[in-house]
Amino acid sequence: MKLSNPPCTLLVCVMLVLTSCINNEKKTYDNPAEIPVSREMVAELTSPPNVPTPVGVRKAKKLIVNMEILEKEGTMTDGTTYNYWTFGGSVPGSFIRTRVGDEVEFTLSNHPDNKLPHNIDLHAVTGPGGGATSSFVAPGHEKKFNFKTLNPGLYVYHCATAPVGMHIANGMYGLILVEPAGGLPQVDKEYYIMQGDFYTKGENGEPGLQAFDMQKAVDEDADYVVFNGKVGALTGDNAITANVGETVRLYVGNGGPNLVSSFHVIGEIFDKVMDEGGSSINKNVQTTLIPAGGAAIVEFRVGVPGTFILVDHSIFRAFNKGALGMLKVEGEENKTIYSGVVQEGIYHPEGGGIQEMPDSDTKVATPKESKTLAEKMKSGKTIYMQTCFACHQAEGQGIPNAFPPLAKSDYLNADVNRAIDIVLRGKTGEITVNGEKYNSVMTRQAISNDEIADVLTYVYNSWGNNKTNVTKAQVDQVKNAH
Ligand code: HEC
Ligand SMILES: [Cu+2]
Repeated sequence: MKLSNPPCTLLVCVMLVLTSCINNEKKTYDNPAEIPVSREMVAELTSPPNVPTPVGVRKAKKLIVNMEILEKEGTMTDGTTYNYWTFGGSVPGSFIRTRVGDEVEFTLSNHPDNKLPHNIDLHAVTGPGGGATSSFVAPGHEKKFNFKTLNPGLYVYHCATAPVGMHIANGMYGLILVEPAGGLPQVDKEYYIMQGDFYTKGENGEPGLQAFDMQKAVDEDADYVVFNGKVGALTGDNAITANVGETVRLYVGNGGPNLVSSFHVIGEIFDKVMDEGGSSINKNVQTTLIPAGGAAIVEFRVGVPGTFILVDHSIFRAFNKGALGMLKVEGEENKTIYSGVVQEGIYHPEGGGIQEMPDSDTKVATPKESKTLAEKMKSGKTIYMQTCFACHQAEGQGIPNAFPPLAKSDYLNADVNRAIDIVLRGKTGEITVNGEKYNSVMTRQAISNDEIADVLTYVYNSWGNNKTNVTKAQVDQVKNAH
């Protein structure tokens, strides 16, 4: 074949020019250490659950990060406080957002009112101690060091001053994001969530200022496992939000110090997970494992409205130690994606013949009210611990912003038939219990009328309630009233 064919040569020329153009525009560096920086900018730092503005297409820069360490008392849960040690005044600490190639000038200041020296180890740093060896700083002093971000990903930072475990246990951790050149794909909503475990002298819920308990920390016997530093940081009015149809990206970290997190959002499937905060993308994930000192980026599109519960699926941590948050999604229902209850009926495994038995007058085995109050209390307690306890808690105290209390509940004591109805049929919609609003879902409890009588008798005769003795006949009546 003749290579000198004119049109052909032209084509080759055009192609060459085009390729070199493309190469020029998207210049990539095999060695990110060689990415040049232009100009200087002060980093926007945010406290959780907020994140700074995405880097977008900006070029690598000299990025000034000013981080202040503050030791301060804060709320762990209603009535319980804790002396937190923080990066930037929040637990987790301020979110830092960079892009690959940035030259970060990091200044760590230790407030003069603080009692202890601290430092910072950023997992995004390539260098001894991740910066810890250059940032050890006494109260009333500051230290400056520089590093270049070489690897895109989501990284944990934490204090690494001895005793390291104690500094982390008191809240000294946060996240730093290194976006790739050109930024991460755009999404509609982004949030910052970080799990941590806390060890207090008093048991979970014990009121007052709680001191750190070194022995429990060594034993990994956590009193609190929480998102964003405290019980309820992401529930009720603090819930994160989105609208139907939006894409949501969560930057999820785990400060530990001890426990790994089985991060899950009830009623959602993660479309994408950048597991361990790195560059590999896993798709269609139910629960992602986030190691202590690690992170993950999860993304999903919300298709239907509702309250979606964020948990550590090591589930006692969620319902008993605080690792529970909420994502509230508003917008149009989509009955194709989720119908809600479409039909509810009686299930007759043995056929239609025997279910109409009016058990109040034909039953022989358990004649009406043959049980003493003590017997009902005993059986009621067993049922309570198997059925109600997970949400309403051992002493009926509930969980702030999520599950209303049954102890001294004005709502419960005001109307026994309403309480029976709630256990029989479940409850949704806003209610006010002891001055606090709840707007959640209690599902119908699959227990017999006799068991409902016992468990409600137990509840009414415990924790300062009005001592109503609920009979099975009463439950039958409420059941038949509809
Ligand atoms: C899965 C969690 C869950 C379980 C299990 C559960 N509840 Fe509830 N309960 C709730 C929620 C949530 C509400 C509030 C519903 C709302 O906001 O409309 C509630 C409300 C109530 C109320 C009325 C409000 C109050 O505090 O007085 C009563 C009474 C009650 N539940 C009793 C029980 C009993 C008895 C059991 C066990 C047989 C039980 N619940 C099991 C979650 C639960
Ligand atoms: Cu420290």
